[in-house]
Amino acid sequence: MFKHSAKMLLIAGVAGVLALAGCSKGNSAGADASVGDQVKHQIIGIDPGAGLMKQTQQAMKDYGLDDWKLVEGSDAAMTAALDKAIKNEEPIVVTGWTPHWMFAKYKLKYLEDPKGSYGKDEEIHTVVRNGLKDDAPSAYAFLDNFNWTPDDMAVVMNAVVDGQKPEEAAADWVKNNADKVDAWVKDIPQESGKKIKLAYVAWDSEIASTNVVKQVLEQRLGYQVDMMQVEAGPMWAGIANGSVDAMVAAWLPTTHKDYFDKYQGQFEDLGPNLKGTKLGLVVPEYMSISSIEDLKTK
Ligand code: PBE
Repeated sequence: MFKHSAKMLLIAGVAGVLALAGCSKGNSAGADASVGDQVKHQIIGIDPGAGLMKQTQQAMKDYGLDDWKLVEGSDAAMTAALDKAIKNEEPIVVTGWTPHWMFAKYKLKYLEDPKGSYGKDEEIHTVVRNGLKDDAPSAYAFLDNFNWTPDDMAVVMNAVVDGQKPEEAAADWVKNNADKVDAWVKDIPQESGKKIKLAYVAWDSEIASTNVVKQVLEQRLGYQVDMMQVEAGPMWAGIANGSVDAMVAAWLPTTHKDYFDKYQGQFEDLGPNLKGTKLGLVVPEYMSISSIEDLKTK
């Protein structure tokens, strides 16, 4: 009976692909090809240091996707590939996460992950170097208070993808959310030009959060902020060796577990600054598959 309904689904899926193929260009693999053949057995990934890449390699093992390839790139390269595929109504499988503007801009869905390769809900944490509390107590106090919601972050991310400079989008958010910002800096003394270094990776979510933190440190607390764009490994290493003061880009407990464990004791975890994240494999809604398992079987 399960087999029967699976077959019906398959037929419905093939019919869907056939219907799509009628109006789409360049589906060279053919409408009756497997999902794997249609996307050349490629999952479009991001920067190799991202925890998401490691989790995807794990998922490929868990689901037996032996003949699939995880393509390295960046957040920007992945979203460019996604944009192109969607414009041509072609199939594509990408590594994705929430919060990300791509879910507002395109009709997308996460593939179900019944084996739990991508872990459960986690949080984005603020992590600072040891000693920051003594060296820059006002920045430390604000960083400890900093927390916002996926909706807050979306405002900044969406403005940036619509063409605003990250720094300006963050400044606008700070101006328009004075209540929240006031609460973060309440009773914290101002500095005058004290220097502080923030590290971040060029993930759209972290470009948004790091720019907001920079704006608050500069406008409200009198700091002079140096924002350093690096890969995930050097970001954690920089905090651990003290060459970087802080970051708001630690995805825990799962995604950055390796970094967290490697540098245990060499940093201070100030806890979550955003809750409600998700990671996984993402496809356009018009694709008929619904689970990572379908990548092997359909
Ligand atoms: N991400 C976005 C990161 C954390 C933030 C999910 C791409 C990662 O995989 O490490």
